[in-house]
Amino acid sequence: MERPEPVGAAAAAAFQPGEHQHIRYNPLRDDWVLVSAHRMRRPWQGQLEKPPQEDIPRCDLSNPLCPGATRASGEVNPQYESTFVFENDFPALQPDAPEPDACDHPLFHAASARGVCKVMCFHPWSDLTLPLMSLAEIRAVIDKWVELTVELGTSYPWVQIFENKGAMMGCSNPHPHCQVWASNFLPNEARLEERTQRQHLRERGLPMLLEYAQLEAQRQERLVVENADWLVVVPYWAVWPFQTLLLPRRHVCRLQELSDSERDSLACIMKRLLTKYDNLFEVSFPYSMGWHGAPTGPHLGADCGHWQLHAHYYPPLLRSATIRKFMVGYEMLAQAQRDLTPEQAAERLRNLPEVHYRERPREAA
Ligand code: H2U
Ligand code: ZN
Repeated sequence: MERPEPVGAAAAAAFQPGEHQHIRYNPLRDDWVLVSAHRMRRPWQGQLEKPPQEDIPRCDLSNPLCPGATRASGEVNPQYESTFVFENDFPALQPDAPEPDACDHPLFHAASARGVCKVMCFHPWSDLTLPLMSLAEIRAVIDKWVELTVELGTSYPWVQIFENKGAMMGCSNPHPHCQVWASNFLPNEARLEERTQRQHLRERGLPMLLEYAQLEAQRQERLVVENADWLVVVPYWAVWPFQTLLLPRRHVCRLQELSDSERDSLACIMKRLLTKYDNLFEVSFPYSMGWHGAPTGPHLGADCGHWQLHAHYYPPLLRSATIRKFMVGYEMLAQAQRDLTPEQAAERLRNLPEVHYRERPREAA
């Protein structure tokens, strides 16, 4: 890690992270984030988003993810009662793409991209989201994630499970679902985390995110929720205002290593986290989330001691249901910047109730 040189005179006042701007290192991505908490006080006259839609019909045959609906391919979905997986009708990766021509110059370098893209519905009802589902229903989602990781991971080196929740994150259908893209190459984020975690284990003798989880469990200030097997923190280096990292307490390389009881406790912690997210602005909280674990396919036999399974949650909202954070300007040209500190974000999430605002008993009039 190259430490940027401080420029200018040292500040006279004692440093307070909630008051004084500073940069923080992200060891997983080997980059830095600028934290400028005092900027939360600035007025907002920019774009306001449409609040997330709340009145979604439970079953609408014009929604291609519903049981009995006809998809773009002309296929009719079965009357599924739990999870339902189908091949994406508009896949970004296909198994049989031809090899690009050999590169004739390093500045014009292409390589083969093959894979499969699947869509997985979490539940037959369009008006549900994970935090409103029962623990048994969330557990069924986790079991299907494991199954798909095993199935696609037998041949593909990377199986990316991700959920885009809410129109703000590009989710195209109001129905609880995620996508699974398996590829014959390691995508950029995977390559980066492969390198940084390998280096951390070599230098410190412990998997990076195992050491990190142990430290965060002791320090507490960035904890959002925890149970016997899992913890959720707003990472020290978070970029998005309410970004979180879901980590197992023990060393786990891949989803399929989770025991029966760890899958149950995962369902439980996901429900608690996502309920808090929805309660923050009392809307169905948008985010993109995804799982990262040790590479699969040809890597299955290799040592994965440096890898620690984890899920990232990246929500776009900043101050309210209608004010989002934009990653533009300085972020695109220089580096990511955040306003409230990760500690402030964690405290707000930690203090929110764990009963969903839509399931709260109404107060007597
Ligand atoms: P998103 O909401 O994250 O966009 O996921 C929905 C996916 O469902 C999207 O990738 C696919 C889209 O290609 N889809 C089908 O495969 N068939 C359809 O009939 C509609 C949507
Ligand atoms: Zn990751």
